[in-house]
Amino acid sequence: MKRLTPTLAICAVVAGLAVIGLFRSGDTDPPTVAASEPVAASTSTPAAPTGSVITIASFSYSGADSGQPGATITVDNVDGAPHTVTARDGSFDTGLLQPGESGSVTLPTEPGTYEYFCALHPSMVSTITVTG
Ligand SMILES: [Cu+2]
Repeated sequence: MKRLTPTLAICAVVAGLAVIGLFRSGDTDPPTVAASEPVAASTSTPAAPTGSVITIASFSYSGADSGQPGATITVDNVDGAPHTVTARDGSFDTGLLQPGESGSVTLPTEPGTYEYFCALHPSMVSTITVTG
C-alpha cells in the first residue's frame, strides 16, 4: 500500500518577502527651473510640408520643385514605364518605381538646389531646392 506523504507543507514562505518600492508621497520639488539657460531650438517639431509630390508622366517630372530640409517628398509614377528619382549626389533615391507605383524621398538637410535624374532614362533630369 502506497502512502503519499504530503511533503509540500506550506512552510514559512513569507520569509522571502522583500518590501521594495514603497510609494513615497513626500515632498516633490516644484518644477521651478532657473531660467538662465536658453532653450535649444531643436525642441520645436519640424514641420513637414504636406502636399509635396513629384509626378512622373510622359518621361518627365512635374510637381514639387522645393521643400524644407528633411521633408518627405512623395513620388508618383503615373507613366507607362518604370522610373526613378535619383539625386545626382546620391543623397536621395526612390529606387525603381514601376508604372502606377508611388515612392518617396527624404530631402537633404543642407539647403541648396539638388539635381536628380532617372536611373533608367538619364535624359530625364530635374531639380529640387531645399529651402533654408
Ligand atoms: Cu525613367
